[in-house]
Amino acid sequence: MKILTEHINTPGIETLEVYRKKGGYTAVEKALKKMTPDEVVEEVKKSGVRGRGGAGFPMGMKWSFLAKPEGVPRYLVCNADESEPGTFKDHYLMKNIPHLLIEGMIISSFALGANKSFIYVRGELMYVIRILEKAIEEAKAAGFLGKNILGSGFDLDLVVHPGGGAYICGEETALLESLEGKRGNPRNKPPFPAVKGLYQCPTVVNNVESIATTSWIINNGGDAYAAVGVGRSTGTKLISASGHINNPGVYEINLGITCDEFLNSDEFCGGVRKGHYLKAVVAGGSSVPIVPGSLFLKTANGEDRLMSYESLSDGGFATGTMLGSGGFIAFDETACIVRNTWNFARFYEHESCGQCSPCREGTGWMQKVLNRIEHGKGSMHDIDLLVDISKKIEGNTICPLGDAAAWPVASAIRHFRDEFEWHVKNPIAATQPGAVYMKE
Ligand code: L3W
Ligand code: SF4
Repeated sequence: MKILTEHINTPGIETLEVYRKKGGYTAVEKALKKMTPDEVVEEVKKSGVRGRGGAGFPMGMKWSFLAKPEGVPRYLVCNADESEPGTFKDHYLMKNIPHLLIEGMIISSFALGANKSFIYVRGELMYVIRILEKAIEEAKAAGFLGKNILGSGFDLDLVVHPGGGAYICGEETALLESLEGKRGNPRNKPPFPAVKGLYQCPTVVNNVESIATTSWIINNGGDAYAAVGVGRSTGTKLISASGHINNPGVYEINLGITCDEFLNSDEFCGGVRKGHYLKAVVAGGSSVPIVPGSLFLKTANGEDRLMSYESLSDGGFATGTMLGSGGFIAFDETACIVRNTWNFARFYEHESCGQCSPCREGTGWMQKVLNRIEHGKGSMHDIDLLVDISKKIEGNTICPLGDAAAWPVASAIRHFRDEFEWHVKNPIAATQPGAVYMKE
């Protein structure tokens, strides 16, 4: 099924004219003229669509948590701060088919009773911000935004806001702080944004891909969406695929296809590059555990693993991986796991906001220890020290960045301990240019 990308390669689809020729904005007309906000919420609930930013929280449930105190404004904020290493699917949607997001914003704002909504776009993507602003102007001129949209009595002002230039601004509460003009420091939860969000008012924060699904759901019905996919992983998912594969790119998959099909079929990744084999996989962006290729393809029981929230995380975070934001990175045998783990650790040290000690101190500490191991100065004790630090970070921080920094380190050691030990025991060999541990 191509729910989001069916028309993405149509020339001119970024314009209102071509987007409408392909059926664009019919879902807005249906929702605003023929449905009540509660009916829209009901369809999204029926669809079972889960948040596509990484956590997979059911979108309809999040919408139904929105507090509705009398006389207090509500907001919808689209999280378009996509910065997760390995993840570039929201960027792909926004730059190619901006009206799909804008149409989804109108439908979702109507459902939630929000009259002012925001798209918070990663600040480095200025050209995407311009594409969105142009599309918003077109939608406004055609009467899809502004006052009394299509005579329905519903008003919507849609604002595009450039992000603050930090990974942490993609964490929903840091994003809200940043949108308020402050430093992007995450807030403690609860209260969740659904109760106290932007300017302390009830707010829904949804990812670009999640919001973009709503047009199709309204046109075709929540049941039709739920019929695609597997179990509680309904619908389709965009996967950004990179690394040592033949066809890197963004793919829309039906949730529930096998990991083998995703990796090896020509429709998607086209297999690992010729003459090499799959060593390891990060299935959902740098924040999720890294696992050996064999564990990505088959479960511990020898069954085919599926591209779904449940199948990818079986066995818990330390052994399984996660679908996360769909940032799939493949590593063949030429990749050094120690160097890659150090690289991710440098990223998290740099991006930690520094509010909580386990994350502020732990990310820097792990980076330093990994640096020593990678550069031939580590000891066996260092390997256990890394596991110990990661355990002390996990679950002890204000926001998920702490876990995101801990999991890749813990999983790399759990699955590739022999490679860490080889670096310690063979400091001269391990530090030669291009040296990689090869299992005998
Ligand atoms: C109301 C309740 N709302 C939960 C809401 C909550 C949030 C959503 C999920 O982290 C993950 C992280 C990254 N009443 C609620 C409630 N909610 N209980 O549901 O919440 P949560 O805490 O499970 O996750 P999160 O804080 O949204 C996101 C992982 O995603 N990740 C990150 C990717 C980053 C990008 C990017 O750069 N754009 O995608 C990748 O795997 O590690 O675990 O809205 O408010 N009782
Ligand atoms: Fe900041 Fe890290 Fe604490 Fe998140 S976990 S609030 S990034 S210090």
